[in-house]
Amino acid sequence: CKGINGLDKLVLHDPRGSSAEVYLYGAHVTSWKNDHGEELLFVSSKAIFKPPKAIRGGIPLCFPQFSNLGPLDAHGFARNRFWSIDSDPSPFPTNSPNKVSVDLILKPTEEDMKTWPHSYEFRLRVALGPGGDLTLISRIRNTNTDGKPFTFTFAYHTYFAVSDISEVRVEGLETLDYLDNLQSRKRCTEQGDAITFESEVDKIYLSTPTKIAILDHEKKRTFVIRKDGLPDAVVWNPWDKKAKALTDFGDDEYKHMLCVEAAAIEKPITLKPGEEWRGRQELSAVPSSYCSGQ
Ligand code: TA6
Repeated sequence: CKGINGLDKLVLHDPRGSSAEVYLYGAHVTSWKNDHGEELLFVSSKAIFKPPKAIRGGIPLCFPQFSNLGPLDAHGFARNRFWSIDSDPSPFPTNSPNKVSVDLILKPTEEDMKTWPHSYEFRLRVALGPGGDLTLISRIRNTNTDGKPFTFTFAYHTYFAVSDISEVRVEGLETLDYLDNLQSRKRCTEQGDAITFESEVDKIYLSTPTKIAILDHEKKRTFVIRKDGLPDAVVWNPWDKKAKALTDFGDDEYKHMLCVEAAAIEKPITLKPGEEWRGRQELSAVPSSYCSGQ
């Protein structure tokens, strides 16, 4: 159906009440609701649903370049291209037959090849499970016919909705090394405690566990991120000053969002022609009491 500004979007509904929305523009997940109809992702009230600007919030896909770590525009171009519905998603693995899902595909146009001179097929599956969990599986295949490999970095730049950033903590990244974007990507080591927020944070945690949790004390909700093929994790909150500098982001909205992004950044992925990479992110939102002690 039609979304904001007439852009095409697909809506997934699970019979128990959870739902997800995906725009073809960017293959961008803009909504994920639990079976009580509560929105779990943050999308800015100032988000501009107009190409070429990427949508501020939800789950932008960063490909083939995370941030400005290369010659392309920040976060690459997958997030501001028009994707198609994949009519032949067949050998896609699915670990639960009960999931409702949609498959999208991105292939480069001739114009795109001028920006990044490689041929690829990027398939994305967005699946909603019976418990309301949201799984994104990306498959990227090198379809170059000139024998050339290509290299990329990647992130699911997920914006979680939180009640109050000062009341949130992240577990699973303690004691890890990270690159601090606020200190020219200096390599540092996280101290022992769970991560809490009292100022701008922009860190790339390296070689993280496959499970990370975001505990929202006020909402009594825990987001659990499970990932595969994505060794790194970015944690970002722009805080007040950076928020004001972003034209498509409300001045106070930083209080109600946190990006935790399953990513492959430190060791870029290289694919030879015919080779395929797979990166999976599974999100669930559970009452906090379920998770205590885990
Ligand atoms: O993932 C963190 C980050 O790379 C930050 O450095 C910050 O700039 C943010 O993403 C937003 O990027 P965007 O291009 O969407 O404004």
